Amino acid sequence: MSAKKNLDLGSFAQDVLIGLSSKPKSIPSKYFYDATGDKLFQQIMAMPEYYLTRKEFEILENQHKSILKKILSKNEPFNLVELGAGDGLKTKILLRYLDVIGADFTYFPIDFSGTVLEELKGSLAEELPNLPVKPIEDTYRGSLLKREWENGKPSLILFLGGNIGNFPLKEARDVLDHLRLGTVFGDEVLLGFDLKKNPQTILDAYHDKEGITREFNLNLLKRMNRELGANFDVEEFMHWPSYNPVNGECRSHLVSLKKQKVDITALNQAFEFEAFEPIFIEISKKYNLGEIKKLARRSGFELKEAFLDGESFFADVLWERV
Ligand code: AVI
Repeated sequence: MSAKKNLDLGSFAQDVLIGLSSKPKSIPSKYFYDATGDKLFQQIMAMPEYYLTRKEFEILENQHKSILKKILSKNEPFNLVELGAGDGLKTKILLRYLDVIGADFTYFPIDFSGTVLEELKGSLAEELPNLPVKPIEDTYRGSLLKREWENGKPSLILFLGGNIGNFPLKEARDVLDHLRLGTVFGDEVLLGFDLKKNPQTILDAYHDKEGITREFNLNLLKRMNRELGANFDVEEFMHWPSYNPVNGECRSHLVSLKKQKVDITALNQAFEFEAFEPIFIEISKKYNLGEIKKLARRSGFELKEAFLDGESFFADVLWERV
């Protein structure tokens, strides 16, 4: 069966069909985030091994005034746009400060998940009732092409959490090309990048002792069972992360522990797995500051300032559209 014949399938089913028909097999990591995946990711962010969230918190807590200095110095109303807003926990550090100083701005949280946006809107209404919030349910690229926030005011776009690392370099460049299309001269972007560091520290973040990341990754198979009528036996697949310090790529695979066949009812198709055949499910790419500067320049931005945590594990970098 070809992908073409299945244009009426949902995008999850279509992407699974394409991914499991490819060699090597793969499934896009954006499908981690159903209700169960969202909860598991919250647990990941609280794990001792997963330093990324803690480090970015530290940066925003300690340096939010410097980060917001330029947009505030304009002394005019502005848009605060956030790609992949999630639970907004980190962003609330900026929002609370902007609220206290009485800044005139509108917050546009963008997320692929409507549920996540509803929850965020509810929690903001409780905590910051005077904040104008306009949620946008869309993908990064879709929202950057539509620019629903466009109103002649300057924008600060947040792209936090190291989410850009979940794209291979070529695709990250494409997302950044969309960022250029979604901004005008003088707009600012605050991007979170996980930095290259001791490979063991990186590997541990994706291979925690409690097995929460394993559960998070296996949820992808369980999601196919729930939503597409697949019959994956998750015990027959192994979570296998690896880190390559040469290109900074941490890659996660699910490895079939035996030769097996999996039926997917929604696709009306069976997929054969060789013993120890991997399914590629996620990349989390790490960068250094030189690479980030180059990436800014080729994408039509200038790196204005890099805000790092005390151990230089993570960077929130401020780019300006030139
Ligand atoms: C969302 N993203 C930045 C996380 C990361 O670190 O790549 C997703 C994740 N996957 C496993 N653990 C966390």
